[in-house]
Amino acid sequence: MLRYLTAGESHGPSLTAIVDGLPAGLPLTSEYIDEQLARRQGGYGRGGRMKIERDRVKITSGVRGGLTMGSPVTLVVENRDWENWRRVMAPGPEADLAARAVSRPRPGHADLTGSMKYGHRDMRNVLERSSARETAARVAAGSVARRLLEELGVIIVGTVVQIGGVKARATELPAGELAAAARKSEVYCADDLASEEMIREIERARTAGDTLGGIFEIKVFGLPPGLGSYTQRDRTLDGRLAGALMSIQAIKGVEVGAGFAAAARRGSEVHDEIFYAPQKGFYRKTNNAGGIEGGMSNGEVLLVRAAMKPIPTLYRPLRSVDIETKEPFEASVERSDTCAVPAACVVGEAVTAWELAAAMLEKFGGDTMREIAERVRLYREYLMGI
Ligand code: EPS
Repeated sequence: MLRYLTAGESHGPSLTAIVDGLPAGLPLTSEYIDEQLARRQGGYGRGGRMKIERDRVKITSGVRGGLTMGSPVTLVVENRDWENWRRVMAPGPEADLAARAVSRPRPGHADLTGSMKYGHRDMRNVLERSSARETAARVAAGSVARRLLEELGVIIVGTVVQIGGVKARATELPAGELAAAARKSEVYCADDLASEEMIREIERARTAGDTLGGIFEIKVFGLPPGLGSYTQRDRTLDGRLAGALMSIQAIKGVEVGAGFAAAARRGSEVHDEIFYAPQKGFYRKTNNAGGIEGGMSNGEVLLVRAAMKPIPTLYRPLRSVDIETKEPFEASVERSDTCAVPAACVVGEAVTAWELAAAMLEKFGGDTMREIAERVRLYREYLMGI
């Protein structure tokens, strides 16, 4: 069973992920993970904190000589900002708890409800963990899953398709070209024109002291049919992917394939007809299902989309109430991102990779990469024969 946990505060010494259940023999380097961490830090619209951080992973267990050993893999990403927060965040009695105490909950954050739930008077104890900084650890863990999928011929490409009201044109580009087009864009959008307009929109929001949300889309190429299952609710692949995507900070909606738009169409316009050709087996000419039918991958390109709300930390003040004085105040900030949709897209790729790698290991599981690759090969061979 593949599983992971993350730990760490936004301004603590580091973020950690422990990945358990990986097979032995998976080629893995810190450079590979760092590339994904750098993508998560990038994207037009990020704020002051990203000028401080330069995320790099330290692999402290489970990998030797560039190959996983089958033992738990520990991934540590240090927070450079920790130097500025040592005194405030220290675990011992020397911590200066008063220095950056938070009694003013920010609308749209976990602050108020988290303080009620855990009995904190200082909401720093909530925001340090609810912060999206945690996604650095999730991307580190997801990169391991991504590496495993690549070994099995599965490629994940995420692109930003909307920022604020600016939408990209739909594209049918194959994996390599789609990834290359997104890499060229500062907002990870495959449509050049929309990309430029998105950047202008972010600038307009920044000038107004406001923030922007958007939508990213993840496509997965090369998945075999039959991942996930219809036999039990917690085994459905779409259910798992939706849960994973919704768990990303600020994500408010998830679609699979035609998604919400399918609700307005007739069945005859939505369902993908089935064809057969000897060289490729069963296939569809349309993909409104987004590569999932009956809770299982169906062998077509998997397509999921997630909508992110605008970041709630904004320079334009929002009204709130101080939990100590009960007096109203206007929430303001010292630093914030204007738009983190490109970063969220990288996190979306990571959590998607994770769910798919887990589903692959459930179906083809073994203790070594060699066994797993052989099982995938045999299954693909069997499919061509039916
Ligand atoms: C975040 C607030 C900002 C963001 C942070 C997420 O951090 P700070 O409060 O230190 O200015 O920069 O994102 C990251 C640190 C990151 O690595 O993505 C929040 O409140 O969620």
